[in-house]
Amino acid sequence: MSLVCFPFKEEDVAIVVRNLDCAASHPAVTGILCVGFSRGETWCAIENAKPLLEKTYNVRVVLIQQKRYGNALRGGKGDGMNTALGYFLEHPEYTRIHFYDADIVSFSAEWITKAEKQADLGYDVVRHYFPRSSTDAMITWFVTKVGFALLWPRTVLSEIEQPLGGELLLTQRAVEVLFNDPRVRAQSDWGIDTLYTFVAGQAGLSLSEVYISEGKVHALYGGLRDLRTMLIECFSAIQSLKNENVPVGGIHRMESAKAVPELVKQKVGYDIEKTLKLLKSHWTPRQRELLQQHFDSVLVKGLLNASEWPSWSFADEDCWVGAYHKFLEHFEKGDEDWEELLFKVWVCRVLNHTVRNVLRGYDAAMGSLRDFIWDTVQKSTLQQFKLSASAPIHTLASGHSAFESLANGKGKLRKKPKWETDSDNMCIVKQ
Ligand SMILES: Nc1nc2c(ncn2[C@@H]2O[C@H](COP(=O)(O)OP(=O)(O)OP(=O)(O)O)[C@@H](O)[C@H]2O)c(=O)[nH]1
Ligand SMILES: [Mg+2]
Repeated sequence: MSLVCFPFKEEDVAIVVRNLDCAASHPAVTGILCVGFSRGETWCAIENAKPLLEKTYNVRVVLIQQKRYGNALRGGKGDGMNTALGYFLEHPEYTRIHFYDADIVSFSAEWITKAEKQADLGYDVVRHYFPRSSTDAMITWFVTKVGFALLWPRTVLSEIEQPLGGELLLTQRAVEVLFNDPRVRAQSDWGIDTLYTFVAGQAGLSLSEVYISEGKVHALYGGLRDLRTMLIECFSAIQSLKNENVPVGGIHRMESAKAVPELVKQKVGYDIEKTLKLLKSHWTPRQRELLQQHFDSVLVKGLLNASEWPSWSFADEDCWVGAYHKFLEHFEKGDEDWEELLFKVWVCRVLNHTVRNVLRGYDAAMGSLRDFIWDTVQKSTLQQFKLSASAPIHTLASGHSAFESLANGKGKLRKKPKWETDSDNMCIVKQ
């Protein structure tokens, strides 16, 4: 008896209704829960579609507005997902809950089936993962995956392929763990995916990742500016967890990936021309001060140059890891200048990746991202061994405060990735 939840804001109503129909027709599904941010056009479309869906498929379709659980942060997708968890626990006739974004064009019954089959094997959490464009998922790669690799390199967290994915199945046990955790209920914004992933890993819930070969085709963003709030909220979520301990190891199974469709390979994830303008705008004297006060001279010089003329070659992986440590230590959410600095340095990192790696082809680009995470895990692990001053075999029992070890590491965690060439700046990007 599974419940399928679609959190929604305003989306293309035809796509939303098609997805509801698809979920409702699945034999494992007995309930559909739509959690809306507000009662707009999408809400009305779902309300209109509800009677026919219920009659055709003999399922219950419930439409509710999200509750306010996390009062300290912006009310967003986190409140929406947590509202669904609350509903699920009040309805014990359901034993599993699935989450899917409402805007997915490529959604199919197979997504539900694949997750159900893994839950049948006893996994507490099943996550979907997808082939992605080499310029897509830039928050996942450069904020969440790197953050997990730096802070908890020996745990399941550093292995999760798409830790920010909104497509997942939770069993009753997993929902209880998540919903009873005050940190989860407080995370009402985009940080919710980080919290679900983190808390499940910390609690030792078993995880299976299933591969959806056709990819997640959904509404796209324009310039990287559209991702600013998401970036800040996802980074801040990691920062809030930096002193947490996570048990080493954990049960994690992962379906192997298949050949990536050409369409996904060729897709450019963001508008480069629009993005270049971002580096010159919204500068304040205090941003320059903070930059000088906290960051490495290469970054200071590079970013100040970028304020006059688009440049990004300084923002290589080393530079980003060094900056990441500083942001973990000093970043203040809600402080406009800190937020803008984080955004600008991340934009430079994304541009650097685009020009240095993506232009060399899809495989080289994805290879460079994977090497980056692999190298970071390797170096952070060694650093933690050093800090706990014990042989690897003895340190497998539990983690210690990962951030403590980082603070001593001065951010020197990486060698050049295997895929890197020395031809930085060789190519010119044109839209
Ligand atoms: N209830 C609720 N749903 C939201 C809110 N914000 C976004 N959503 C929904 O959450 C889903 C994901 O949001 P998107 O804007 O598509 O996010 P995305 O950039 O595609 O995120 P990724 O899937 O991680 O790439 C969509 O169904 C949105 O309509 C919110 O504040 N409340
Ligand atoms: Mg989307």
